[in-house]
Amino acid sequence: MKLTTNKQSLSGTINIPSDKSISHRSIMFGSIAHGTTTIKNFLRGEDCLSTLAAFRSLGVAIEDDGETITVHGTGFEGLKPAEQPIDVGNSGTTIRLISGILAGQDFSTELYGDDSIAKRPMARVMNPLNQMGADCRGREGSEYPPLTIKGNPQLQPLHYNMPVASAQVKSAILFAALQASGETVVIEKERTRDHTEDMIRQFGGKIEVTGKEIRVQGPQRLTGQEVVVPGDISSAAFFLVAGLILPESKIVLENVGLNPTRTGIIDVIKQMGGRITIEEEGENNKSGKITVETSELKGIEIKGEIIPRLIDELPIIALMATQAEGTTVIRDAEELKVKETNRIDAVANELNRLGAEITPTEDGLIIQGKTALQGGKVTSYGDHRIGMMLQIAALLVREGEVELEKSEAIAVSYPNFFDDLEKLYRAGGN
Ligand code: SPQ
Repeated sequence: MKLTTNKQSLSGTINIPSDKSISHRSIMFGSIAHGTTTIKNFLRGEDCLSTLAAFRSLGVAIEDDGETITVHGTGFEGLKPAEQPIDVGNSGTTIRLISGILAGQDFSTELYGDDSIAKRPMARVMNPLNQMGADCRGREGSEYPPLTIKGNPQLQPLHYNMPVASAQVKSAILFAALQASGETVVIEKERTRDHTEDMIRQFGGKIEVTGKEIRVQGPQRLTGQEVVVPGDISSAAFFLVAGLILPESKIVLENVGLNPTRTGIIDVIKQMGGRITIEEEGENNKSGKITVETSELKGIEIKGEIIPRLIDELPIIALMATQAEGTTVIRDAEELKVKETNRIDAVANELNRLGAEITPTEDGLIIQGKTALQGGKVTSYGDHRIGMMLQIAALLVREGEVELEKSEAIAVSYPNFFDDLEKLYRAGGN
């Protein structure tokens, strides 16, 4: 599709779409709990709809009246074998987290997805789940999907030092630990998003977290709850950056989830000199209103423990860095290579096609600042976050057109992205 180019200013207020990570987990916890769970503000993006369909095919009754999702939880023991292999679409979160739930079942399940899912590494979840007693196998002896998960109702607890910083791996182990007999201990490499830990508590379970060490005593029985999903900071990120780098802009983003394990981008914006204000509201200040204004930014180094707190925002942070004064260096982000696409290569290739000066490295990117962008043909590689980042980049293109291939990927996490963008540039007088 032809992207919108050459916009001078963005203005207005956007109610950000709901959090993808929390939406997935709300269906999962609702299903494995006993009793009814109601979910408000569920994200009806393709990935979360894959999770919803997956649990329906495991025998869970889930209703959607267009506003509230109601999950009639069966408990772990009430899940039924799926009649067909389960299609997870493009969703890494679905395939990895559901594996931890299926690991404790007394039946086998086959899980498959699209071309991108078929390339995502799964040994990271298969290894710990197999150590707990499940039998998880990939395609033709490899670690890649389709996966077959042969569950084991007598799962053993595990003591596990995580080799990668991954909330998906941690969550898969925690779902298995809730079904095992005894205490599981997981030690994170770096702290990652902790929505699974939060929801174990919310659904009446017990979990102890001390720094990077997490302890869960199994088996546990969870109880259905009311879940209200906040807005997704990973979706807000595109408009946060747009408001900072386009001239004469001021954007207000409402109801953004502010879980501290997800707010690395706010720290980076502040460090780069961005004008950003946050008004926290809601229970435990876990959501709030964020305002950004056009800013003079400066390049910085981004590395270490902050990386998991902004991993999905790195493509749009890289675009922000092309407009800052000086060089920005991103390190310790090799996990970007195993997302929906290799995001290190995708960011460098596609932004360089538009005139940026970005060097990909083994674990990150080196980005020259103050580069003018020009028209060209680009692709999202079927990755929603690359697609949205390229549309924000196109707004800066003053001459020529930008043609984006595979723009449909954006519906994975932000089905109304183009409508929200249009509101902002219309209100900005474009
Ligand atoms: O679900 P999927 O495809 O893995 O989604 C992505 C994304 O950009 O939307 C990653 F590509 O987000 C992951 C995130 O990178 C969602 C997630 C979660 O909900 O637990 C955790 C992160 O992945 P990981 O591998 O670091 O645990």
